[in-house]
Amino acid sequence: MPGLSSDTIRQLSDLHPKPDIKFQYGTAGFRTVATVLDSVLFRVGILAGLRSKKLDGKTIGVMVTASHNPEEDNGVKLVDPRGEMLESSWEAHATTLSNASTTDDFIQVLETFVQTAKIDLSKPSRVVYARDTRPSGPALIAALEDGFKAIGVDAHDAGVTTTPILHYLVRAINTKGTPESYGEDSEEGYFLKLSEAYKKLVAGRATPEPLLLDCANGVGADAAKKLSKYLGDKLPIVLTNTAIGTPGALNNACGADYVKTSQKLPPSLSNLLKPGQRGCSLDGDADRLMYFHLDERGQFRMLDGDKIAALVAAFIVELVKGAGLEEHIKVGVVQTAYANGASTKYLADRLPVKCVPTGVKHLHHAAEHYDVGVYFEANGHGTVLFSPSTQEMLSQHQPSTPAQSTALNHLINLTQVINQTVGDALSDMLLVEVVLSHKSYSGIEWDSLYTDLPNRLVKVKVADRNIFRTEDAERRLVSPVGLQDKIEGLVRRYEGGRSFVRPSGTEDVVRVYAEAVLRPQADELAFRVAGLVYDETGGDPASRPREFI
Ligand code: 16G
Ligand code: MG
Repeated sequence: MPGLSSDTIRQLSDLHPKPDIKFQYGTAGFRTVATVLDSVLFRVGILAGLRSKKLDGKTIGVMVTASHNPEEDNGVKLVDPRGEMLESSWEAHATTLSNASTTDDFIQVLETFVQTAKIDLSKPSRVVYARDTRPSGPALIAALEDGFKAIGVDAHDAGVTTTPILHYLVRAINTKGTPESYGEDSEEGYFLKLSEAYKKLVAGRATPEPLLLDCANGVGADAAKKLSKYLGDKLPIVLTNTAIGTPGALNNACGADYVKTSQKLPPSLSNLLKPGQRGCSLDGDADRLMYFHLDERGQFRMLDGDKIAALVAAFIVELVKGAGLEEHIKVGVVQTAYANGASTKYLADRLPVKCVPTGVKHLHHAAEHYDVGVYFEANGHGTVLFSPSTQEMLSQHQPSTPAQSTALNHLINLTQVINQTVGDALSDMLLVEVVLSHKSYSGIEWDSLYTDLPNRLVKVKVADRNIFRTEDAERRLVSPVGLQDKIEGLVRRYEGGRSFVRPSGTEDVVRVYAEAVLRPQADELAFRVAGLVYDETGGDPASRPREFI
């Protein structure tokens, strides 16, 4: 095992010089244009090795992806042993290590870190890693592998796969042979686990109409193809946007983020989606899911993360009652400020709902406080967590009627079809299909659970987004001082108005969200608030949000 000051680290580090750029491990790890990421990947390789040593040789995951970003971007994030996001205190260490300007600086920062974090370098270190389909992936993986070599990691290459499969693998590897075993530690193990549970959940039910699946021309296409084989005729899927090898196609006018932000059907689907048919879109690394359908008048209707949460939470509550467990198992929902006000109302009338700041780690942690925690971001990222004691209760409970027994079995199978490590578009898709099948819902009935309030999201480019600080789960601005009062003054003028402003964690912009009872009012409110934000930063009048110059 090489020491930190060994020549190996030095020589390899010299091969991966840091460009003159400030990096930050943000909400989704490091993410930026791929051409500047080489040194970051090398250093992340070392950091992953150290994280594993710190955790006594448990396997850490590394995923190379930039999700829904354009093809020229890439990124990397670490996965902790239970398949969850990296512990937040290490995000800062990742940032510090990535910004050391020379090899000497880097080794010095590394030595200090190893000392202060009390990492025993003699411990083993294990990492499993994967990448999405971006053309920049292989070179970045090579840099990552140099990092592994530098610190002596026992590294396992999971190849090209989705982010949620990588999370699954991490948990499966670390629980192998234990009572908490998460499944076989291979891609096949993942497909088998999900498809078997799905088949049990829909046993004896009618085969649904084919589902049109937009794979965003990304890694989800491969995974969906494989999953579809395991499902056979239990779920007919029509795969589209599967052009993984076509330059520039990834996330281009397709995929979950396109659907959510433009609130439109991807043009490539316009001749494919038939009235009454269900469609859905994955994002570039298959951890987000957007459903949609065409209503009776042929109008595009989006069924986003909020609609998925409403559908799924209500179904689970029903099963818990059906199993006779409502006194013992409390179901709760976690959302962010971006959740449509109508969804929050629908859910809060039925069960506890909590609002947390944007970003999966916040939702995931909050959901862990419920016996069954359903969390979804409006953008389609989400999952359901069953607490260990709830899973135990489900396996021990003695139902007193055949109906209770059926509901109990459904709940147990749900714990298997759901990827509880992280939001997983393919797993969520199966979950949605199960509920639609059990309820005999088409998209129309699902959509009518509640009616979305019209809403608008606007980006504002500002000189320094760090002056924007929020409280109350990002629903109120505390800085710049006085701006919140002005926003509230505007909001009061709109019926059903709601608006909030927060700095993005992934882009150099400030985001403005607004909703109101009527579409033109939601738009107007969004642009008015954007104008306020813009004025506050003293920008050039020529680039003030256009609608209100
Ligand atoms: C990242 C987050 C996502 C969040 C989004 C917000 C993870 C894995 N992903 O993609 O949850 O919705 O950032 O982006 O945490 P924003 O801060 O730019 O609005
Ligand atoms: Mg993603």
